[in-house]
Amino acid sequence: MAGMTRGMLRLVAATALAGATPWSAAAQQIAPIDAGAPQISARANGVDVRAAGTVMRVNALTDSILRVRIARGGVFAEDASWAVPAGFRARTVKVTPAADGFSTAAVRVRITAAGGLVVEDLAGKVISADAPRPVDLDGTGFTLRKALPFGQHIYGLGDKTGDLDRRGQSFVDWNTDSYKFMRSTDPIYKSVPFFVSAGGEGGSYGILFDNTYRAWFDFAHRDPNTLEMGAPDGPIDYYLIAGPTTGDVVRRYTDLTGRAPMPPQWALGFQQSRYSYMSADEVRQIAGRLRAEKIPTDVLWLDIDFQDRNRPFTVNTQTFPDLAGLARDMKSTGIKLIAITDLHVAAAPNQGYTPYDTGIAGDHFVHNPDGSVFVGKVWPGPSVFPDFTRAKSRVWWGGLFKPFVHDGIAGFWNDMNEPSVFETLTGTMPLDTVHHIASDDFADRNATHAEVHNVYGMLNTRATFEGLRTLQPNERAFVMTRASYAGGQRYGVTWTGDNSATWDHLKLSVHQLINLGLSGFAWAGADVGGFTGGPSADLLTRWFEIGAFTPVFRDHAEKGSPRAEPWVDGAEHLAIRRRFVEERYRLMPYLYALADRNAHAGDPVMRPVFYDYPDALKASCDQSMAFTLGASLLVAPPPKPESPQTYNVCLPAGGWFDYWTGLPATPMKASGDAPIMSATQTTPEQRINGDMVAETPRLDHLPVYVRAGTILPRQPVTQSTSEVPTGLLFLDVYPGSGCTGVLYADDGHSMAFERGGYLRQTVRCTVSADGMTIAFDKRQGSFSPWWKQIAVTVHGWKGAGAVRQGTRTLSASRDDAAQALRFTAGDLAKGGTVTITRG
Ligand code: MIG
Repeated sequence: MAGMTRGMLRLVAATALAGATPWSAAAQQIAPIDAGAPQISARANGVDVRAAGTVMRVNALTDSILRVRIARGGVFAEDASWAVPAGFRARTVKVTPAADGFSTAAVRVRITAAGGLVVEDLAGKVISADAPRPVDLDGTGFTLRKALPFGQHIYGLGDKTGDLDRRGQSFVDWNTDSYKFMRSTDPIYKSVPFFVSAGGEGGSYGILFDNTYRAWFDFAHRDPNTLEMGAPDGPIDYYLIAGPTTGDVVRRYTDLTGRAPMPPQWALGFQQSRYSYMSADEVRQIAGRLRAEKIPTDVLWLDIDFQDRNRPFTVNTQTFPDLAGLARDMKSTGIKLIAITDLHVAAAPNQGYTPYDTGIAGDHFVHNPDGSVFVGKVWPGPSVFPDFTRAKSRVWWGGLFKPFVHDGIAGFWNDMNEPSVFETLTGTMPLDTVHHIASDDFADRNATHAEVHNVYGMLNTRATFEGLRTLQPNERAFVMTRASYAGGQRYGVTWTGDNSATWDHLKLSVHQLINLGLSGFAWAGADVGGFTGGPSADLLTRWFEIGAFTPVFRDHAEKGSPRAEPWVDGAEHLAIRRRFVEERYRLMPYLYALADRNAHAGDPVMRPVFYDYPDALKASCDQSMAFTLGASLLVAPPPKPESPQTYNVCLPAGGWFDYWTGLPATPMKASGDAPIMSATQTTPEQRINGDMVAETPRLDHLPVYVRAGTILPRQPVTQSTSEVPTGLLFLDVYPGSGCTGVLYADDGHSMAFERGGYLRQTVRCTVSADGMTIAFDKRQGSFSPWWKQIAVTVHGWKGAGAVRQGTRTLSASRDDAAQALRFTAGDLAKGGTVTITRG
């Protein structure tokens, strides 16, 4: 295979389409039985189940992650994956065999008399069970069926449209440029074939259906109790991840497919974009206005018009005469530039266009079945398409960024990588175009676009990300992509593409971002204000408010649409928008600690409320717009964002405070305004699940609650993350059970954090009958932060308090109206305790 020439391509493409197996299949063959009852044979880490026509292999990779592969005719498909690195696929755990299956330390696997797979917890509660007729084979295609009992809800699948809960819907995975997509549009840009089921008797579980072809999912849509997934071709290969909590499933999914890298801190700041800022002068004007209006901002984006004739890796030197100078000037005002770099390379021979010339010389482009280079029309006109499935071609692509990195461009934007191809019926390249896979542990072989299409965008970002890491080994790489696949979080952040300036899209964006977070993509945003159409003043203001609490906060709008920068609707709207952008910058220490947590554990930044509070699945309120930012902040926009109607917010058990006032959130059913902490009642646990707070929408207000038991770090507002805050670190203590908070800091951009250049410090509070102690662990890491002192506010505090840090007495001030006690402590770098005595 490896030595074949381009002339042989047509033949290979044709056989691949016919379902031949171009890798060494013999070693992976086990004969199925002819007929009769399935036969189970034990393996060290699982079982093989031989049935008529198929062999099912169930392997335990860990105690909670099973891999299931089904071999048609006993021949297993190639053991390779773009989503799951080889190292993880090679993991095994010893299992305890049983007559009908096996168990691990966490789950029991049973094979039914009919050959179906049942996974239970060790108490015998069903996590997932095959439906009758679990496997159908149909030509090269197949369908798998599992039970989806009533009460189980489905989440994930990336940013697919529709409701937050995917139950009752069906979906297709086929990366598609979806300009002006609607709530009902499917497929759209990404294929993330991973979903989580929550609410079942055995707890939450997840399935990664690792098939890159045009796969499909049916979640009790066709049949009310059945989950179906299938594909027209490719391996029958999936991973079942047991919980029992949703968090367990999502964290394990990121064990399996990898975590998003720690982003540069500036990526957490406010970002302003437009298709396009047409000249360096315009960029300077926008930056100047943002600074003059005191709207904290970290990034301005350069869309395709900064390029020469839309050619990637060029600059229009008429309108952007000195890109390096522009980047330098922006940097001096604390603003980074991100430049778009689409994958379509202009087919421009003999014009000194390096990407084309070097790409042709290295044979880096996708071919037609006849061996010629495939040419399709996109923004630059006739274009050629890098073959990102080939490691060598990815390296070539990565190197093209060198001059831009040198000019000081801080991050890159990979758009159009579904890939989008103009003037075709399908919007993409023909299914029989030929890619050459030479990567990872795949066999060196050709593959059709039908196989590669859904991973093409992810591999584009892999090439960009790895290129940037090579060019600047000590800098974090920032890439934003539109298309991706499972595991794509390793290489780039994402956004939801060409949304519209409508209230429904604002709502949809919340669902999309939550589901992306549950699908491994913790770093995602939706164009604030909507890409197409032009938002009303109220819509843009509301979108800023909500956007300020989403992982990637970027205002972007289409060419030809009304301007959508924060000032466009006058002073009153600007004041509200500014206030929310400022709040995001105040919250930066909390957000950044969430980034650190995500990079290490995989917990999403933006989460559905049930992620940390499973009872929320049963809440009686319309929670369709509610989400949490980390476990501690519950953001509760109006469920009908356009409506002034009063609505109820269901606060999970445990007690909550109003983020804006710092006061205990008053449950509707509570009698009077009892302070949450008094001398007789030491923990704010009086609330029961289902407690509701009524909110009447006001355009200048977004309800946000803080969980009792939170220590929330914040900082003074800066105009960008590169500005060192002046003053004190703020720590707001909201007493309650499990009271804790984390401080995290590093230099914000380099890789030094991997070599000890970070600060991580856990802080805990305990309430006692006569007061409270706040205990600071010793700091981990060697990074010295900007703060020297900490301004502490204890909320829910009644009366006076005497405060001591070690043997020192600190002066404290009571604020009865705010039910707060305030004092300034030292930085407690070595750890230590602050005690507060009531009185
Ligand atoms: O065909 O680069 O979704 O954000 O501004 C349109 C121009 C191409 C689509 C992206 C959008 C971007 C636009 N791009």
